[in-house]
Amino acid sequence: MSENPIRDEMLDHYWQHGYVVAPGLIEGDDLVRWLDRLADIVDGRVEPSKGMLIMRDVMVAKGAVAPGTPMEAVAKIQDYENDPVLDSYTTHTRILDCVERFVGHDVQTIHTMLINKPPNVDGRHPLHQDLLYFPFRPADRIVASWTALERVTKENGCLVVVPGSHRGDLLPHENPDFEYLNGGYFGARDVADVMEQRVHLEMEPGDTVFFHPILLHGSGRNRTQGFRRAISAHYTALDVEWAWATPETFQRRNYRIVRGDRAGERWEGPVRNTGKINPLQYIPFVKPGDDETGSEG
Ligand SMILES: O=C(O)CCC(=O)C(=O)O
Repeated sequence: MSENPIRDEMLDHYWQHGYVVAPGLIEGDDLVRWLDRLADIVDGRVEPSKGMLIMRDVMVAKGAVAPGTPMEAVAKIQDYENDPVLDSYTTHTRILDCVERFVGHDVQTIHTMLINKPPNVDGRHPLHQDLLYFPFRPADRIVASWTALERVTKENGCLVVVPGSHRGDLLPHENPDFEYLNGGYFGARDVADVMEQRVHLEMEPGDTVFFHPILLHGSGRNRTQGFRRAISAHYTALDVEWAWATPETFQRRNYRIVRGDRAGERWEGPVRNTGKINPLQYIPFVKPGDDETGSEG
């Protein structure tokens, strides 16, 4: 049997620092397929799949920049799980082999997205913790995967992480004081003192970082004339509980079991709706079309 891409020392790095990079995890052919599919959707050759949200960059939406091409207008594709080509990322054997090392043999996916940082827009993502967005607990049973679709550098706005911050609490978040901030890009409050600890994750195409949902992370501005694109998914173990839910404001996503004896089924675990840690207290919930970040889908 071939060795798991996450070797023991990499697993130790993950638990110690809250993240680990698996170099060259994904082959170039797959990256090309996902980039081509993105172009097909954005250019209108392929219909966006059910539930997919194509978010325009806020600077484009507000008329602060005029995009030369449709791709230059897009900040993010949210919820691509009904697109069979993009979703082959979520269920990719090598990704799931790694995910198993962090959360165990039985795995469900809870979130999918593809992030585009076009040239000429601000596009910064302030330091934040992904746990804010997810109802599952405990946090240690959740992991993100994020794969560079092209080379990501400090110059084009690579991910930045604050090592060890996953051992802290879920912090209050707010809209940072940026002139242009994409919808839903909340920033953790009072993080000025950890700015110096940030590590820039420069990565080659196919390199994949796995990170903990309490890890403070974000990304900088793309100062190049190229794109900076990445594909990402979140996973949990099956022994999690649903810690909060507000049915009026939060639509249940297409949570699916993708690895283990129950692969293909849906997660039906305990729901604890106490409202005590409802992150929507921090999130002024924005419906597509309500704000500057419109849906083109
Ligand atoms: O890819 C990026 O620039 C940041 C992605 C991210 O942190 C997120 O969407 O939560």
